[in-house]
Amino acid sequence: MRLSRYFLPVLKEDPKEAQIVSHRLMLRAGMIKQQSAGIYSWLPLGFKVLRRIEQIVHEEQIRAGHIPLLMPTLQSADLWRESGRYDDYGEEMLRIKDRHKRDLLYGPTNEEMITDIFRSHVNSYKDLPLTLYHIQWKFRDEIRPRFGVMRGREFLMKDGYNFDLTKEDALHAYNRHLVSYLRSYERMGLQAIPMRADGGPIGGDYTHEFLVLAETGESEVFYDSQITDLTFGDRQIDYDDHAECQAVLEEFTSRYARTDETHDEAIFADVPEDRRRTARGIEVGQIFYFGTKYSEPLGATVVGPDGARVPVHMGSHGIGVSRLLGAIIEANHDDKGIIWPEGVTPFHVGIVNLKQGDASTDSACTALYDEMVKNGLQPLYDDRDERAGAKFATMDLIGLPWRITVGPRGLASNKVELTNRRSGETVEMSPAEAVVRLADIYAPVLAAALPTV
Ligand code: 5CA
Repeated sequence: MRLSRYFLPVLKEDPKEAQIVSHRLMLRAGMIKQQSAGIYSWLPLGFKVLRRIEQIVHEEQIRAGHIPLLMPTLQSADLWRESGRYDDYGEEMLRIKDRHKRDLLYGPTNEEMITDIFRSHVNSYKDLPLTLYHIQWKFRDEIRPRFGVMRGREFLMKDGYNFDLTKEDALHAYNRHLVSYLRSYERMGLQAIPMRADGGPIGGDYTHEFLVLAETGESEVFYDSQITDLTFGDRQIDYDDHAECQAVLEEFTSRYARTDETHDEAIFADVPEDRRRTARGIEVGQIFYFGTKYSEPLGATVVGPDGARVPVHMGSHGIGVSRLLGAIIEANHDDKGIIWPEGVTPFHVGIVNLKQGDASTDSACTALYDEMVKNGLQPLYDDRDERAGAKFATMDLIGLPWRITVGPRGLASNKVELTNRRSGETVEMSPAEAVVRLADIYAPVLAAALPTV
């Protein structure tokens, strides 16, 4: 993409309404625009990152054997009356009447609807296990929408629902989700720690939240510092292997890590004092096992192996897709702006032309751009007629992990500069070497991609 043809409305001044750094940087980098409290337009740069995150979520869900579909945002109130949650959900639910005076609602979550789909089409235990998920906009009329996309009213969530014959199978589905979430967050450059949590309005007492440690997090968390040494890495896992998935759950949840809702001082006191930590965290996902809470009232049953109908065991599993942009920025920025992890960056590399209009510099930049595209990379080429300082400031603000600076002086000896956004380190090399270097750096990111929906 050429910057002169893109739409990147960066702001020079700090917006007053932003209280936390991720919100400020998303507005300044022209990623989002607030339309009303807690409701945002996703401008091109923000939309690109949102799509990257969605893509990783899709890939890891599909890798785990979960099946994508798409349910609508508007739901019939009748379904929620069946589960008993229509009244329970309270003011957070946006209720709407259509022209026939029928009650609708903008879905805050989809347990009822997915259970309705299931009961309409699945009849036998032989069709289990089944996990269906979608990535869809939700609406929760939060009393205090704040911090930009972190606590929105309209927000994008991946929500998945497992249907199993037995509790044991449903707990395996829970474990599968835990593993797939660990992989997803790591691919986004984040460490998200599973912590024992509370079921809230979804229900169930078997639940973990995934938290990214950050001072601006809304949750208070308590943990054993050893947990921050764990990484999933690139180990291979067989998602059908119950024991293997259970072992990952045990590895990642055996040390003390709880949110304030479930924190227990007496148990925490058993953690050696030098490892006890109290901090703040951003909740980027939550998994639940709730048994037959929805399948019983909604009649989601299957014929079991002995011929009798039994309600299925269910769980639901959410990732805060739009919130993740804020969480990633909270964990990856400096005074100059955002520093995207390579897995989610909107463009892989920025090309800065130091002498726009100079024929040989322009053609070197174009040649570099074309070579990168041929190698599967997505560059953003700053071809505007601007001072070098302004171009560098824009690149730093929008946070591409790598920058190539091209000027007549370097080109005289066939050199360009490759700069790392995080470390600031700059190395000189030929344009051809820069392409090879970047193709190498991004090879794992590009290879991780799976075909999706
Ligand atoms: N049905 C279950 C799981 S599918 C569910 O709704 N879980 S949840 O309530 O925990 O939401 C899942 C994730 O959505 C949360 O972990 C959080 O990351 C994100 N989320 C929840 N509320 C908001 C909000 N107001 N703004 C942005 N993200 C949110």
